[in-house]
Amino acid sequence: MGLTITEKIIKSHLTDGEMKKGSEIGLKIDQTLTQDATGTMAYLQFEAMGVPRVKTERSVAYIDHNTLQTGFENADDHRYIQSVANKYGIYFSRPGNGICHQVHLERFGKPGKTLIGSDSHTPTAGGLGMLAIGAGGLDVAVAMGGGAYYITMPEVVNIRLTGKLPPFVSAKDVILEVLRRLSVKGGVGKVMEYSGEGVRTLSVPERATITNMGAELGATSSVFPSDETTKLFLKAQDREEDYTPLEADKDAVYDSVVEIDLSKLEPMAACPHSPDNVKTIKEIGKIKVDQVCIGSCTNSSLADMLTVAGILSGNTVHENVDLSIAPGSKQVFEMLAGSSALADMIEAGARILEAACGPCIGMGQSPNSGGVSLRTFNRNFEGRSGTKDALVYLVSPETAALSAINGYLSDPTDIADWGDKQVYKIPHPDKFLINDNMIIEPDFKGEIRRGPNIKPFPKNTPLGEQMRASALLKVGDNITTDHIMPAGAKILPLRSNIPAISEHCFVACDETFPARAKEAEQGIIIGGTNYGQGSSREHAALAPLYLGIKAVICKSFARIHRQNLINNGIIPLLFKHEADYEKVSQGDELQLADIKNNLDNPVLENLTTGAEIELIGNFSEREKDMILAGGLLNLTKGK
Ligand code: MIC
Ligand code: SF4
Repeated sequence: MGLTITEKIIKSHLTDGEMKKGSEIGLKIDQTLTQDATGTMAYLQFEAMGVPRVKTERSVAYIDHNTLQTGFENADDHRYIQSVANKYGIYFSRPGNGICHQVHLERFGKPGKTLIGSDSHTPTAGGLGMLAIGAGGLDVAVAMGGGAYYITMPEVVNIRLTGKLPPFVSAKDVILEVLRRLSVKGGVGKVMEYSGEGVRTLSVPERATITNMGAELGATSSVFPSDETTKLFLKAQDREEDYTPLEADKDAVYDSVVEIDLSKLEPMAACPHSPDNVKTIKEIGKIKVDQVCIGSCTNSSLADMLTVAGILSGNTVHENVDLSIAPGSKQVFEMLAGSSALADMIEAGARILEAACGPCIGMGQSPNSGGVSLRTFNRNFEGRSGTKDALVYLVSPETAALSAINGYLSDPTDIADWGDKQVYKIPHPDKFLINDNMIIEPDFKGEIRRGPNIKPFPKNTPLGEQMRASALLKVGDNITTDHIMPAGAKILPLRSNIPAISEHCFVACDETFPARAKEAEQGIIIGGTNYGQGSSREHAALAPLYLGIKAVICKSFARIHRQNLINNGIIPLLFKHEADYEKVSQGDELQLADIKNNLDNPVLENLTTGAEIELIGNFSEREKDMILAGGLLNLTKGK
């Protein structure tokens, strides 16, 4: 039986387990990446492991999230990361060099290799034919130390593309269509593997837009074949030697198939407040727009920026719209500056931001109260923009640029009415501008520089025989890590200081939570389906750990967050019967009488109501060992 691309890469990297769907497998990791908002914790954990230097083929530390420096904290963290990178053999991408996923695609990604990154959008590199997976910081630290990365052997979904995108319909619309069909839970436990005639019509950056936002499906990863287009992209990046062809065998067997005819797609938007709340622009209608933000790791390639510049050129941003543009990398920025494109953007009235995550993570550019913001980003969770009642729509660069001029949500396929203006499908350059002067090669020297903001991370203790605690918080379905541990300009500087950041834990759901948790000293959280969707931030486990959370009981979990809980010794448990969610109210006193000896099928006693509720653990032996030890670091030390 033939193999899929996913299976081929897994097979060549398998260190542990069997390639049997649903069972746990260990993978050798060739490359790692970190970013600065998760990096400090990852490197503190790496230091705690006592490994003298990284053992991967390539590890890169990016500075791209916490670039707003309103106090010493972020700048201190950057110095810490730079010094750790230098000492342990990690390449350092300086602030200003761009968003990790865009830069990694340009300068480091290689077809057929494995990559894990402490950021959920690491699968962006799947656009190059890599198996790239988002992970918690501790998992990345372990991989840097040469340890395997563990996942559940995924199902492989074949997304078969036919046809060709019509003018002004974008790669963004492809992934919005996938999200419309499959939902934010549709990819859990799966890798999305693209194939078909339509693949050939998409450039590497377009493919990367699609694999990037595959994260919003909850998928383990997304991957495209590595073909002639990949070769041309790598050649234009002066890295032709990194090319290897990679495709699925003709007789490869997929677990399911989704057919998409590219030529039938229309411009779409994900409406507030979920990336899968997708409608066509025509269905939504001409709503008034207050703000437009273009950029993020989803849509900040040179081609995206040139398309935007083309649409803006000769026009002025509507008087009621605030437009900001952040190029994805220094390479993109410099090439825009070297052409007339940057001048076209500035002339039209765009506010040009540095090459970084910026507004995507709430680092500035929060919309006005109740404002409608169109963003080319990948997440529109409530409050993520920094304005609680803002209405954020996720759209393509084409839709964003045209709407910025018109002042209302506009369908870019109507652009044909503009006469003979040739502004779409800017051809890809044969050669990108290569200048890696903002990437520092490590020389294994120097002292670690630790600023006063950097506090030790909390550690758990081994699991006791039984657990008795109250249901400190009960939440509903699709709780995101932005609910659990919000980001934004005010909170992100505290990423290296768990005691301080814990004061903001869950405040989006209940402002009294941190104080109540501290008073109770220990507690359990009750959740619905897809608990912990979104980012890879380990802080969504570390802050609850600091606040005494011992277990989370839900209908289902998002992959990375579940792993982060286990890595830190917080027990993620499932209701055997989803309806039993109703049998626990916030404040009830709960008991897991024999939890230490029964992680597989524990019984939850609700001491307040007398109800007995069956739970499921679903842990691998390795996961059980971590839980018993009180987390991965304790376990490693014990060994
Ligand atoms: C995000 O897009 O939510 C982030 C910020 O990039 C996170 C990482 C983080 O919280 O630092 C992610 O996607 O993993
Ligand atoms: Fe940065 Fe936004 Fe991408 Fe996260 S999703 S890596 S915050 S640009």
